[in-house]
Amino acid sequence: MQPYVWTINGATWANHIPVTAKSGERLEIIFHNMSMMGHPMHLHGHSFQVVDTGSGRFSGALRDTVFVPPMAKVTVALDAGEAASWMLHCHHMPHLASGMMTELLVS
Ligand SMILES: [Cu+2]
Repeated sequence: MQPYVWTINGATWANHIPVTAKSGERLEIIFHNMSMMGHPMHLHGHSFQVVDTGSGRFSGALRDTVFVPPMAKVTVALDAGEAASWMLHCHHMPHLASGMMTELLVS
């Protein structure tokens, strides 16, 4: 039997490896959904811009949550903010509860 577990970069929250950045640094995060369920991905403490949904670059909306459809890839750009640990997780609560969370660790 497979346990009910959702991961980011192959790890649950208990075993996560943070995404790191320096305050003020511009970075892009690629959400590559390799499952058959959509995931509303949410980052605390920041706004990001959706810049690619698989059909080429564009200047998308500023937001703090983006829905990543099944088997899709969505890229967001952001400027790392205050030095702190910022939660980055799926907002589908059963996924979050099973471990689908990591952190953006800003130094
Ligand atoms: Cu999810």
